[in-house]
Amino acid sequence: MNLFLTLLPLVFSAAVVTADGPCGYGWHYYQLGNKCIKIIESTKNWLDANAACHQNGGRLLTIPNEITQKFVNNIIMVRDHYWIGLTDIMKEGSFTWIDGTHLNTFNHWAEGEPNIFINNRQMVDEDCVHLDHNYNWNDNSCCGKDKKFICEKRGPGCEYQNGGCQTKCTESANKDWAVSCSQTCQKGYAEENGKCYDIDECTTNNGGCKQLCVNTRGSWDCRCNPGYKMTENGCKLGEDNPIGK
Ligand SMILES: [Ca+2]
Ligand SMILES: [Ca+2]
Ligand SMILES: [Ca+2]
Repeated sequence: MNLFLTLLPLVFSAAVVTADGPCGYGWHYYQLGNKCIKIIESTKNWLDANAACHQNGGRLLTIPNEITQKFVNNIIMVRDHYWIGLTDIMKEGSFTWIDGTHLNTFNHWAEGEPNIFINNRQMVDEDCVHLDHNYNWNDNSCCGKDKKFICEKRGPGCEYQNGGCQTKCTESANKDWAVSCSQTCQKGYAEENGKCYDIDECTTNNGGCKQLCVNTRGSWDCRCNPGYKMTENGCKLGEDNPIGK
């Protein structure tokens, strides 16, 4: 008989203090996905874990992409097994997130997973997914009561810091909680990678100015050289140096 020794990392009962953000005490705000995420350090089976998340106004965590996975890896203080909201309980081999979306191209399965565990030639059903000590996914028996879990709930959306948008923030009504930032910037600004930057109009044709061009945020000014005066017909020798276009 083989004896497998699993060396678990020492678990200290360190208090994890999370500052009161827009999600409330103990929750982490993942703005990109507009999610509040909470790591629960007590253990339950998969269904009870999801019920506990539900009581907190949420559900087990969904991980639709790499960037969400990385965020979660970073907030886990104690490497352990944590249930997430992925299961093939409805149809063997067809993994579905708890929000109803099917597992898409992104996955983070540990090597050899998902699998079917054979114990004494008996197939053991593994239908519920958890993170392992390396943050990789493993399907396991849903009944195991020995796993911690991670909950998520919808974030504050556009109400908090305009959803992180510099442009207009829009909340979607579909399953994806993430807000979308309008691609349209205000006049005088250009969009690049979701952010709006002031256009320096003076770099093109001197902003159409006859003499001096002064770039400003969202606009630009034409001015006259010292000793010149702005008139309808351009800069004329004179005393004033007002602003015009
Ligand atoms: Ca299965
Ligand atoms: Ca497995
Ligand atoms: Ca400008």
